Amino acid sequence: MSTSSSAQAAINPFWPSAEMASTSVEEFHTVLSSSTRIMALCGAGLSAASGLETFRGAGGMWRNYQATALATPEAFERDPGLVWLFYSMRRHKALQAKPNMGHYALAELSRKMPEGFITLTQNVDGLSQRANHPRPQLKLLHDSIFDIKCFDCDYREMNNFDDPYHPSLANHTPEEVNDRLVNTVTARAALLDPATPPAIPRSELPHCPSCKDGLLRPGVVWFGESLPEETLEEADDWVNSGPIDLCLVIGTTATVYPAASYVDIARSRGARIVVINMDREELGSAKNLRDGDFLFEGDASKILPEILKPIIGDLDEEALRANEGGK
Ligand code: BJW
Ligand code: ZN
Repeated sequence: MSTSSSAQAAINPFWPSAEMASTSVEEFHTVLSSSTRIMALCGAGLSAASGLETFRGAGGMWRNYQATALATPEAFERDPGLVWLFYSMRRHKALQAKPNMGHYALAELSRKMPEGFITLTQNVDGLSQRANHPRPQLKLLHDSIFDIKCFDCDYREMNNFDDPYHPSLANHTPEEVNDRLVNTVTARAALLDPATPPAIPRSELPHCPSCKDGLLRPGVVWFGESLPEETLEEADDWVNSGPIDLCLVIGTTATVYPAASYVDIARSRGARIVVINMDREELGSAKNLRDGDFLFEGDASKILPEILKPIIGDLDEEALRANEGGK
């Protein structure tokens, strides 16, 4: 057992390269103090401590196949009511949830570094916004679950927090919804079986006020759809406007593209990669950690306030919560 981790990696390509990264908060503080351009890529794990489920990985109730089964335009075309129930449940949970200290820490870092810090988030739950994250420094790669758009035309409505969004989604208990979405072979087969009756008749679902015929849908980015062009441009402008010192990869498996590619892009601009995750096994594009990188294993809501302390100071949780941003 005396073989070093570097030697292990050399002789065994499957040895987690995470072993090469530093786990020292003290060392990180030294690097942080000389960093002037920092980016963060966030995923569902950032909101886990707020009680929201992740998509994959430990503790996630929505497994990979469920993402591909429900977060696609094809699933919506097949059974729009089922997909709406899934998003209706998630809208409800997100509205009930509170931002955690990880969201607040990133928001405070943004205020301390108005030019030098940008957050690219894959999350659609609105919790960073409610933590008063300065909006110009927060890029919503997968848009928002509180936006609504038409499946057929360009109609779009921003920041609709109605819960339920539409009367047709009201008479379903969370248990009924979970029964339909449960992660079982039977549920999957039912979803794919054309004989399965639709969860809610199409005529009862919300229709577009503009084109009248199209169905309204959650304004998030599904698999196979393009990410919001302007958001990508803004993110790319920041990334391309200078070298990057640090790339914080927070609570994401970094497996969904193009979001995951920002880790490689940051690396190519000189960044050290800093992973903050409960689990070191599934790190996607952030898996090839090297000397000089950092790995902080654990809950992002606890780790972020700690590792960012030299810049953000001690956060006053009570005051921050008292000033929670509107929905
Ligand atoms: C904790 C924690 C705690 C837990 N503290 N940590 C290049 C290569 C291969 C494929 C492609 C490619 N380019 C494009 C593709 C196709 C596709 C794709 O990436 N597929 C992959 C599966 C391979 N990408 C797309 O289709 C994208 N569109 C696109 O590229 O358009 C152009 C194009 C079109 C067609 C063809 C080609 C190009 C769109 C992707 C949209 C993804 N949408 C979703 C749903 C959004 C709406 C919704 O919320 O429902 O986005 S899927 C889902 O995955 C969601 C998430 O944002 C995203 C990422 O998940 P995330 O956040 O990483 O969550 P998890 O669960 O995976 O991870 C949680 C992590 O937290 C875990 O690591 C835990 O350990 C950790 N954790 N508790 C810290 N307390
Ligand atoms: Zn329409």
